[in-house]
Amino acid sequence: MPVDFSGTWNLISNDNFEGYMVALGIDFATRKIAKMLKPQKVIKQDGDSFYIHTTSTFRDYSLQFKIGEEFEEDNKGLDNRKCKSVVTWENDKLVCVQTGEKKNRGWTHWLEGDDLHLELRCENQVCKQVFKRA
Ligand code: VL7
Repeated sequence: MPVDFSGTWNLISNDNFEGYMVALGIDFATRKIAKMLKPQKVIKQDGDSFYIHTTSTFRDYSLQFKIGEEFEEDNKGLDNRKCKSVVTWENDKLVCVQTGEKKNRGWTHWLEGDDLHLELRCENQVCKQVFKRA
């Protein structure tokens, strides 16, 4: 039985989001707003199908995928770059590789105690986010 990430999660820490956004080429004004946000994630997991909705007072982003099936990701409202993404299980971690213009782009989700962890990677930058159940 795989881990179940389903639930509503609130951001409690956000380490090096600035570095990650700079690596993505997000402009200064947008970064200033974005780093003040406390996004919420709603995750629905049904077998190998996932729905992840990240919401904030500024922008929302939603993603749907099946484990192991490559999909086109548009990153609309984020950096707007298209990439080919695929999410796989690595033990109990959910690992996404986002292939496109930016090297080493992707993210990893895992559970630690009652917390949801997310590592966001782009080029040489790593952002670490932690969420608690709402
Ligand atoms: C999504 C933000 C910075 C632009 C706005 C910030 C709005 C709320 O992709 C992500 O999560 C995965 C894993 O859970 C599922 O899609 C992270 C936030 C990345 C990148 C770009 C700043 C403007 C934040 C949507």
